[in-house]
Amino acid sequence: MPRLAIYPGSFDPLTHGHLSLIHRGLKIFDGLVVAVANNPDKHPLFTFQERMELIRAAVGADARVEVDSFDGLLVDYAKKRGVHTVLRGLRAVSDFEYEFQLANMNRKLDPEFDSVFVMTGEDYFYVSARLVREVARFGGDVSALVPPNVLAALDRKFKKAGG
Ligand code: COD
Repeated sequence: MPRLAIYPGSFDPLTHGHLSLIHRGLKIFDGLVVAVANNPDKHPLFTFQERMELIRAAVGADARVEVDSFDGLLVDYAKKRGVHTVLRGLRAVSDFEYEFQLANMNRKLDPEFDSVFVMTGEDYFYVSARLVREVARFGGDVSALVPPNVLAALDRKFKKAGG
């Protein structure tokens, strides 16, 4: 039986931090389902379709990685997929509290559900999608933080917005 995990997130947009986690997750699991949360209440910069496309293009042809989206509860999506393990990243102590709550709430909702945490690579511990959006919005250079296709998409998004 291949060992699969879901790697859920907002990915708004995909960063090198996310990519590093995907590569490291593939050393632990045989395959990953990168699951983009479709939560319109959060008013994301990129639509969930755009975020999925950016991930697909950045990961390239790798049969071990499937890109999907979900709405509603993560545990319900996990049950539907028959995969009860999620991969999450920890950057700093500040991530821990949120991840701790998330993991425990999810396990309360589904006792079979479990979370595996991978520490971020030292090059990316300060990278977050939120900061990337903010720096890019004001014209800062994020080329070292995101793959080239995401950089191009950010450029298009902010030029179109007149920013
Ligand atoms: N290095 C390492 N890991 C990183 C880095 C980095 N530089 N950047 C991000 N990560 C990790 C994050 O720690 C996280 O584990 C993952 O990558 C995704 O990050 P984000 O920011 O793209 O996604 P989040 O954290 O906003 O995703 C939250 C979910 C969408 C998974 C969560 O809100 C959810 O499950 N929503 C569905 C509704 C639900 O079930 N709610 C109840 C939860 S109890």
